[in-house]
Amino acid sequence: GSTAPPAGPTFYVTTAIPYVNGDPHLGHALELVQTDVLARHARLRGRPTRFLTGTDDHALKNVSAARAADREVGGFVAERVEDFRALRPALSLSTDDFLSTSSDPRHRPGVEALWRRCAEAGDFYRRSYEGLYCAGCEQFYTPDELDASGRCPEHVPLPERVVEENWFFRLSRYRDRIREEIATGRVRINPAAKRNEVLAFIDAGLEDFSVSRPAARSDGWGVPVPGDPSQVVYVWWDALTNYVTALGYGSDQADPGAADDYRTWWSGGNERVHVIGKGITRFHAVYWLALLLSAGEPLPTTIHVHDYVTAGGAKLAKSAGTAVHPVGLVDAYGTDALRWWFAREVPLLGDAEFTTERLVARHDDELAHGVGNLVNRTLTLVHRFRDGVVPALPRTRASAPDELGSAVGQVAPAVDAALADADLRTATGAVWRIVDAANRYVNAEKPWELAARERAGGTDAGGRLDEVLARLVEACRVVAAELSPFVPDGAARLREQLLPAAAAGGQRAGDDRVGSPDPVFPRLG
Ligand code: MET
Repeated sequence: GSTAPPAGPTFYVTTAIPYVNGDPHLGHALELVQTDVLARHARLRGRPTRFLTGTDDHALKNVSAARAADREVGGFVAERVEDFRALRPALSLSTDDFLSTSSDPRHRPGVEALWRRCAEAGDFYRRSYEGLYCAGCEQFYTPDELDASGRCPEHVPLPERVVEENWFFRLSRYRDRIREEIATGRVRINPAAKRNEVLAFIDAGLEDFSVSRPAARSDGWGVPVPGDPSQVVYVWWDALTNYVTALGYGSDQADPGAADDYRTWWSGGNERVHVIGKGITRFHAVYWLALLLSAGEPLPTTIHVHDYVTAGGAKLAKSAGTAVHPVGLVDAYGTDALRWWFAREVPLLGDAEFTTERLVARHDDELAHGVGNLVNRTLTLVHRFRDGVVPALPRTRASAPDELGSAVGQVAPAVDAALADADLRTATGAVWRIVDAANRYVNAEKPWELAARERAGGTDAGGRLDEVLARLVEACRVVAAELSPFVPDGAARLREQLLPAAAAGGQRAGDDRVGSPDPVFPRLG
């Protein structure tokens, strides 16, 4: 038998897993959409891709929320997990996998296996500890990390003084290796400003940190520490491991086939990419690397860090009650409009203020007007002058590419480069250049005048019209393909109009027809 050639480096991409104590908000949606764009783009380029998301169920704040609702925690959490799972259809996500840390059978054996590996490395010790614990962050803070009023950078409620005996992890052991991995870029933290913040944090010194909690504090909710059931594994330790437990890490004994995914996606020269918000950089760029180093496992290759979406100037998780539930916005404005706002208005660095006015304006100016008009004009011209049949594109072009030619020719490498940095704005800007250039091209070439000259028997006018129409259709098809990671629903409808035979699953050579124009992005405003 023949062996299939290696399919090239695989691309594994994950979001952070949200706590389920609150409702999904626009910040979660931003991260899911950004990650979905990276996954869809990698698939478009033919790379084997796997996209994971899920929920962080074992947090103490989930326990507190259940207590406040007078509910049993397991049932409460299971119900809340469904609100996050529901984001997949609402946002048109192409997730391959969803892992809930409390209910997914893959998770606990993996947490336990990693714990044992770190224990074997001699990296745990018991110690009593007194510190200021922020329930919102699920972490201890030192006094100098808090502001003048004693608050953490993320939450309004004051951290609580906690005295307890815990298992500690020897983070200090890994400081130099973590620094080296990040400074050399073997673990790439993007953007560079975030990498520099991490390096500064490492240089200030890394202290061992506590990785378990007394089980009594959570009514036993959590993964018991292997060999010490009086403690549960610290929720951050538990949560970070989701990236590998979802690949079957540690499931070998129960299910020998399960670890194959782990070897496929978390190994060697393959890409292992995390997308996270700025507030949890340290957990990913320091603690997660240390855990993996201790266990002797490969590290992630890239960590993309995004800033926050704000509404009324406040971080969304803090602005309780603002009408920014992603499903509500999708119901009102559609998935494409919301995804397009994320792609176009959220900068790589700096918070983005969400308003429905900006969402509508972006959608209407760029999708309804820019892309919609271009495709509509192009299809109308092909129907009017060529009965819907696309003329063949001339094979050779002697002269240097014009504006449209270079916009089309450069789009794929430009999008690839921008998305390597998770820069959705620059990537969509490259697609936008085609739309702009093509609209100018129609205005300059005036196909309706070429058609009139053709009818009047003018030499060359017919050939010229063929070329103009062929190039416009090609430009529209490239736009539809390159937009598909960003606005997959609209891009699929564009494809049905621009390539109806291929969209229906088969195209015969020499028969290149387009469908009828029909507004793909109806105006919202
Ligand atoms: N639950 C955490 C948060 O929402 C993220 C965990 S990612 C492993 O901040």
